[in-house]
Amino acid sequence: MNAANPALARFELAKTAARSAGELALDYFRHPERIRIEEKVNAQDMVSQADREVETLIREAIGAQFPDDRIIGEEFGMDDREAEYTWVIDPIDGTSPFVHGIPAWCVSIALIAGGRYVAGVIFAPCANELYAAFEGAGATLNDRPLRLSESDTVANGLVGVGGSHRVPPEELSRFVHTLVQSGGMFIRNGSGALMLAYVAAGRLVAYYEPHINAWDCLAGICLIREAGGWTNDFLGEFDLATGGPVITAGPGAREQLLALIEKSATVKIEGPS
Ligand code: LIP
Repeated sequence: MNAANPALARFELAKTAARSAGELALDYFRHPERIRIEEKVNAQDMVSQADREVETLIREAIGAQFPDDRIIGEEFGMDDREAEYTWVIDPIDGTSPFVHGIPAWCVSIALIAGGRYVAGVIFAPCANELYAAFEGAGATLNDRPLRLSESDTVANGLVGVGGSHRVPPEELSRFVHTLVQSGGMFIRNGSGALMLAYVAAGRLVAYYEPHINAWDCLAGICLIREAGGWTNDFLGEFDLATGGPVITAGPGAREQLLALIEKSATVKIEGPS
């Protein structure tokens, strides 16, 4: 373990834990008959024993090496201890695509400390893609450096949009309407974390979700910032337990994305008369 740099040691663990967790989740994904699905808030908000077992695996890996760290996970909540480092875990982000057999899901692990995004790791097992970022050291995809370009804009790229029962449908519709009316185009795959990783990799020019949870977005925010993109300061603006909007973009799309979000708040959508 890198005793000289405790944050770096945690970053290394995040990568190995994400891979181990991803292999367990992938085994369930390949054997859907083993998955027992339960509803959370409604039939669109699901959880399975796969989510819980994967989060347990990650928590045990962290506890074995860093027993005094604080952990927040989607399935088992947050402990209230005081600690220098906090881990924020989504064991299977994209649970809906996961249970429907769609390979748009990932393991998301973030490390935060004192309002800083120290590390972000997102592993997409179906594509065998490991996105990793460490504060001040850049971001990588399967160890290849990621660097975003000014030339990717809303006009020539895709904007990821997240939506859920937590957001009024008209708010989502107004943004999508405004985006498409401006000449842009949207995509939603059901995994906010994976789409945030795609922004860091330059596959999406931006990602916006009017309400997202901390465990869905903090790893992706770290990745995007380290890849040269822009994000709102989710940690500075929202409580870890309640969440809020996530707004992220590459350097060529930031201004237009912010303008579209502002415009969409006032747009009136006229249906066919
Ligand atoms: C999902 C998020 C996504 C959001 C979905 C859901 P989960 O997380 O990644 O951005 O739109 O409603 O919350 O529940 O699959 O871990």
